[in-house]
Amino acid sequence: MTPSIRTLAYTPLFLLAPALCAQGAPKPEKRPNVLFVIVDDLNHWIGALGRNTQTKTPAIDALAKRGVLFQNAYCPAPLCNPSRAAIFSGMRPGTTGVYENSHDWREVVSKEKTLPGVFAQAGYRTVGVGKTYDYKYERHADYEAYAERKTLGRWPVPKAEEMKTFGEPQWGPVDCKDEDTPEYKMVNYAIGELGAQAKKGAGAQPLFLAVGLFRPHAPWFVPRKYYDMHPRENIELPPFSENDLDDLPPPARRLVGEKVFKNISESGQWKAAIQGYLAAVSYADAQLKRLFDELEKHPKLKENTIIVFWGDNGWHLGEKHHFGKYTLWEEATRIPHIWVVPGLSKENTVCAQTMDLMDIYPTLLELCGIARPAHVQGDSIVGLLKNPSAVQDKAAISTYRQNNHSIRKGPWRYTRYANGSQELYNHDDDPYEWKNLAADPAHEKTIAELAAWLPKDNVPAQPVSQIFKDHLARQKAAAGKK
Ligand SMILES: [Ca+2]
Repeated sequence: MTPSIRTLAYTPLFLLAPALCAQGAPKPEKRPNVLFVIVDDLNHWIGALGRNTQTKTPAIDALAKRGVLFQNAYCPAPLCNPSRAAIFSGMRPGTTGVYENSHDWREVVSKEKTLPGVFAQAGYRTVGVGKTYDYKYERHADYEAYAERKTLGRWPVPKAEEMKTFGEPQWGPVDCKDEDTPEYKMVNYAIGELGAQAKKGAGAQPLFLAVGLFRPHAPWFVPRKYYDMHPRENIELPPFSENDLDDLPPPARRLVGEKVFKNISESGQWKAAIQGYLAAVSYADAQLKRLFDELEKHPKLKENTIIVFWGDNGWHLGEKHHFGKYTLWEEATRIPHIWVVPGLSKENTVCAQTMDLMDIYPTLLELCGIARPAHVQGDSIVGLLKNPSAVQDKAAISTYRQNNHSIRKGPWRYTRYANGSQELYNHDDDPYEWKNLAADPAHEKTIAELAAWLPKDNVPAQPVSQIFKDHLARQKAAAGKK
């Protein structure tokens, strides 16, 4: 991996404080707190990224203004479990064999290798709430405290006549208050932790707090007021090309959920589905506002708390004839990503450098003065946080199933599937990836350069877990009952 810019010039604030232990390491109590915020299936339609202007995300946009917004950030895998397993373990899917939601990452990643495990070992109080790891494979023992799911209540459901079901996307407005929803309770729990940390004052044991919102993951069952914020008659469809799939190699074509897309569009529900997603995003944003506002109430805590905000994967809303994630295109891999680092990041900063979410782990360790374990992949971006206009020779890599990788670098997206077939897109004039340039000899050199970034590790997949088999059986039984 090409080294990123190293930051010899940057000295964390806590190192400047007269708090050095005999060995030269900062005393744990001088270390910054970390607020680690994950939003499930939040794609790049947030207001601050400008991809789609009909989204209403004032709280996320305000957070972006407080720090550095990464305009070109990509997830390591376009689905929940492998993406989270990679980011929390510091190891890519090709290293662990955790490629699917059916693969139990806990079999291959010990607590000592996870972010909360490493922070705990370094003396942090580690707390989690909501969906941090995939729900099927939670390991709450990685944290000192965790808000158990059963304490968050069940998600309210819409009336049967207002519920729309097309496979994974299910949506409909619910007549309930925010207070009746699990996200509201998750944020309450996190607010309690922040308040308690603020009360402890300077010198307290530092806090690593992970908060994982489940929405806008489907089903998009959220209070009606969020649907009313996005009237259906105002919904605009994303750019779309009828012939979009004609130049795709077979493995790419197989990723397209054409049946679901056709069912939605041909039954006149495309705009309604987008309304559902937008409503779920606005609902999530409203809950995040309460979380971020809480930090504003405690200026001293805020001054010593790093915020890392990320989506675990994107979502197509009809682009490339697809509704959902599970692809290696821009819609499923580009995600919102924001860093606020007191004393280091500047307000209102946008960074155009390609960002790979595997860099989160080593960056947090560096900022918190924790030694980097040997297994951790990625590069620290502390230099980029300090100087966001720095140009780094770096690519972002997304993996879906064994030995299928997509490389994003500069204007290019290059994808190579396990059977050797390829895609190449130039975002300078093709932001929706309609024209596959891979067969054009004029781009041979570009392809060779991009292919050099393909990961070398491509271990076989983990076995399908019993938990996943049971999950499928329950889903099948529930579908049979309807
Ligand atoms: Ca997800």
